[in-house]
Order: sequence, then structure tokens, then C-alpha cells
Amino acid sequence: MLILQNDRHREHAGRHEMYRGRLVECVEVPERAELVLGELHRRGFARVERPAVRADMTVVESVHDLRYLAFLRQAWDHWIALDSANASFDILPSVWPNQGLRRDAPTQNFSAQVGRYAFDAGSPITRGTWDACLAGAASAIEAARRVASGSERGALVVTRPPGHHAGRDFFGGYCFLNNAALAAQTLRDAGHARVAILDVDYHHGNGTQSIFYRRADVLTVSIHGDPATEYPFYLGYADERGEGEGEGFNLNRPLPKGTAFDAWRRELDIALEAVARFGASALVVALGVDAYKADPISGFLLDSADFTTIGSLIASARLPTVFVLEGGYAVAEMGINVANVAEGFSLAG
Ligand code: SP5
Ligand code: ZN
Repeated sequence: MLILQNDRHREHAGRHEMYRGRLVECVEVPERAELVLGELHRRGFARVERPAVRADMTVVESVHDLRYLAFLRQAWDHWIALDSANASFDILPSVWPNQGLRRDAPTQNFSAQVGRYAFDAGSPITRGTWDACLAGAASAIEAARRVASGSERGALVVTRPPGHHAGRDFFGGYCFLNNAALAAQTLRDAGHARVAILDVDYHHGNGTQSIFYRRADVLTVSIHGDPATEYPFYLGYADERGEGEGEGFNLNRPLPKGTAFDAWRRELDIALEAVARFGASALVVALGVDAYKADPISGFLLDSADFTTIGSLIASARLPTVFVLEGGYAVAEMGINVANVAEGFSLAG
């Protein structure tokens, strides 16, 4: 299996997120990707590459909104222009166009822009956020190209920040550019008529769902903590099935907090059946490992060994597959959990 890494991920290092009225240290930290790469190396996954090319902006601009991209690219410069002392602080929103306010209001005020594009106060933008995200996008696109050409059966993109909460024109949940969506769109552009995205992160992939909600060519399936009690709360329910042409092409499998692997695994069977019935010729896996029992912000009870089983069950779909790293905050164990998925997938080959 090919491993692609995002060399510039370290440039995104948020300091604080808003939590229960306080600024607390970010859980989405650079060590996450380093520990995954370290563990893959120890296990003998020798083919680790760094994409030499910059992200193909045609793909990025087909998934994301142009003004949103311009905002992200310029955010730090605008932040510093407000006050050079801002360099010591991350960008977080403090006002949002909710409830009867105009998302399209004709204001260029910086705070107003941040609130327009953010859906939570937990996803700081830092000096290097844009460069890190763009390098992640390049890795996801390159992985999809290698898999689409048939030169690889599977690829794993070790990247951060994650992507599945990011939509066409919004960020949140530590996500800014939707790497899984970029991989899926690349597979579509390379000639795969039907692409499925399977999201196994603990949190519902609201951004991915919203990007493809009206499309019949990309099936989105997510297994996650029930949004009635779990982040992101406002999307991810079982009755969301797609809209217009996309109706029937979104599947949500919410599970209660406290779910262990026997029940989780039954949902994976259901998800993989949906992928097969859809007739996907390629698969993207939004690979969060925060379903792990010791994850500090999540509530499922999966063991490390269960991730090996997940990898082999996904391999049993017999599809060209791109895995994209999403969440997972039990930092010490996440390398093991991601490497277990990779090993389960590779050995089942
Ligand atoms: C990609 C992904 O897994 N995003 C998850 C975003 C969840 N954000 C809200 C979690 C709130 C808890 N954060 C505060 C930690 C204090 N110890
Ligand atoms: Zn998550």
C-alpha cells in the first residue's frame, strides 16, 4: 500500500479552541501525524512518498467556493493587518450569521468574514493553516490519481488538519479543506463513474455529506456517534438521505455513545452492502480513529485490534481505495490504530 504524507502539516498548529467558556489546548496537534508515520515505518510500510506537486487548483475549486478559498488564503495577512499584536493569537470566530441574519451581508469586516465561514469556535486558523491545508489537498489528489490509474490498489494519506467537517464554503471541527471530497472528485474526473465515500470517524462527516448531498455520482455513507448527543449535533441523522438527484445517495448510521465493536461492525457490513449495491468502482475512506475506546473526546469502545478487522473488511469490498486521515485524539495510540487499518487492508489483499 502506498503511503502519502503531507510534509507541511506542522505549519498548522492551533493553540486554543473554545470549550465550555474557556480557551483550552487544541487536541488536533502535529504529533498526531508524526506518530502515525512513525508507526507505519516501524511496521515496514516502506513506500512513503511526499507529493512533489502543488495541489491542482482546478480540483480544489470544483469542490470549494472561490470566495471561501480566497478568505482562507488571505486570512492570516488580514488578521495581522488589523493589529500586528495578533500574531500571538489564533483566529477564532465570535459572531455568526445565524437566525435571521444575512450570510450574504455586504460587509468585508474581518470578524464578520470569519463568522460567515466558521460553524464552530473550536477550529483556529493559524499562520500556516492555508499552506498546510493546500499540501494536504495535494496529497489527497495525488493518492486518488495513483489509485485511479490502477498503479496502486490502496493508498493512505497521512495528513492534517483533517477534512470531513469542511464543506464547500465553511470550516469547523478542525477541518478547512475536505480531503476526502477532493480524492472522490479526482476519482470521478479520472473516469470512475460512481465513487463511494465511507466515513468511519466518530463524528458525522457533515461537510462531506453537504458537498455531495444533491449528487447521484458520489455515495456518502457515515457511521458515527448519534448527533442527538454528539458533535456536530446539527447534521448526521438517519433521515438525511440526499436531495434532488442525490436522493437515496446519502446514508447515515448513527449509533449511541458507548457502542462497542460487535454493534459497530454490523453497521460496517450495512455500509459496505450499500457501497456494493451502489456499484461504486472506487472507494474513499474518511479514516478517523476516534471510535477508539480511549479517545478523549469520543464515546465508542473499539479496541486497537478492531481496527485491523476494519481494514480487512474494507479490503473485502475489492475496490481501489484511498484512505484519508481524519480524527483520532488518543495521540499515543493513534499510530497503532491507523497502522492496524493499513495492515488489515494490505494483508487481506
Ligand atoms: C475531525 C474531527 O474528529 N473533528 C472533531 C471535532 C470535535 N470538536 C468538538 C469537541 C469538543 C471537545 N474539545 C475540547 C477538549 C477539551 N479537553
Ligand atoms: Zn472525529
